[in-house]
Amino acid sequence: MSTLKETLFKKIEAHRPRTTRLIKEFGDVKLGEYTMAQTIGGARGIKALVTDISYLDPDEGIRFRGKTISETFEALPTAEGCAYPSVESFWYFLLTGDVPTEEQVDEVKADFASRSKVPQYVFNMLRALPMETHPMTMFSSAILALQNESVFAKRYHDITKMEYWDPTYEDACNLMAKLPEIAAFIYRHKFKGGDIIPSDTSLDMGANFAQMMGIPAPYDDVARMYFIIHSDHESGNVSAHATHLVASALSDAYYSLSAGINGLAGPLHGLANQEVLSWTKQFMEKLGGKVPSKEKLTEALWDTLKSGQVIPGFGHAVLRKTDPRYTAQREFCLKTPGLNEDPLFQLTSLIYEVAPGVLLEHGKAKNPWPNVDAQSGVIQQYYGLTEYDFYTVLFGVGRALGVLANIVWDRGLGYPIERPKSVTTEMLEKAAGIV
Ligand code: CMX
Repeated sequence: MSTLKETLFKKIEAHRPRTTRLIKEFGDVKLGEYTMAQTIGGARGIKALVTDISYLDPDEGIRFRGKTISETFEALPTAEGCAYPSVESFWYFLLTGDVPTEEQVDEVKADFASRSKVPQYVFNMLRALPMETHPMTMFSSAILALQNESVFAKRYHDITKMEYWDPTYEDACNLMAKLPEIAAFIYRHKFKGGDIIPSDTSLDMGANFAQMMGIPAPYDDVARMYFIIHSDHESGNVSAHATHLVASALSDAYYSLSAGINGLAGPLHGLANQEVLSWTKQFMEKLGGKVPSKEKLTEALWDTLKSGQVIPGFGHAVLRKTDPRYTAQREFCLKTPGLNEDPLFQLTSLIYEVAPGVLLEHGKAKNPWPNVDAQSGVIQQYYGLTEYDFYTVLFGVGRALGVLANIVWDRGLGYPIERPKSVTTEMLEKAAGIV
């Protein structure tokens, strides 16, 4: 180890007990409105963000524009032969809070079609990356490469603050129109030998995405459902907050969304959907593909915890009940013949029965219930999307809807640059009265 690294390591080791003590013994000490535990502990529960696009209730789960997931699905127009509303209708609803008419949905579809052409340099850049590059790195890089197209960046010097929302809206729509094709390109390029299926903009976003992925119906409905439920989860989660934070510096939508996608790529956030699948599949492989007994599963869950890992797909920073996004996907599985008998679905259902009890006994997680990521891979896997390191890209396309709608409103309302205050450990020790 170099001298620098060794010295740093010693200092980190010496510092850790100070932080641990402050949380354990002085967590309730107030620093103004909030406690020491909140200040050190990831700003948990601090009310510092405003959004009217969605609200997350700890017990009830997410509401988009005041509507629960099932109310949203019921309220929005659904095209003939589809089980779920179009993503375009949801985009209209997220941005405005109004349920669109069919004509208004058709207008969004036509608008997206006119904005959908992805410049060739984006595909060239993706092809130039090493093939083993993670799909999320490819996705984020493609978004960042597109920054060249930003209408906001071009118009910034010629407009006033109250006009910023307009080019931000243009950037947001241009991005939303292109993201499905970029995502499908990454999938076909990385996993299907570069056999790219062209976009068909006569289809709605869900159907076009399914055909570009090369997955037949009902995957179009899976895509619609998946993009909608993953769209927004109020503003404090990592991807939404990162997008909002970067946009608050008046970085355009491309810089901001790329930052949000980088946050989504963390295993404690969106990447958990990949982790769940790799965890469950490895576990099933060990058992020769069979669904394990409750005893074996309990043992495997404890092994994961004892090795210092989290159980992916369980727990949440805000929710204190089963995530309704988990339930929406579980209901889809239950009502889909074949899928409801799939061994991976059965194992996921068994984990749902067993893991909360294990986590409660473990005694650390404040929420022992499953989140959105615990169920999503099962559906993807069933429809042939077995490459689980692609799953977070799907989450990313959906998440873009929410975070882009939010930054359009941020600019519309002229929210300022975000700049919370930090303190030193010594200041906290002084507040605790121990130095
Ligand atoms: N397995 C094991 N331990 C867990 C746990 C889990 N699923 N969930 C929480 N814990 C632990 C935390 O690591 C923490 O331990 P330490 O005190 O040693 O640091 C303790 O329980 C308290 O955590 P918490 O207050 O309940 O949860 P946080 O708000 O800190 O974290 C989350 C929330 C989601 C990061 C956490 O529950 C977790 O790591 N879950 C597994 C990963 C996952 O599924 N992430 C996806 C979330 C949804 C999404 O964003 O996509």
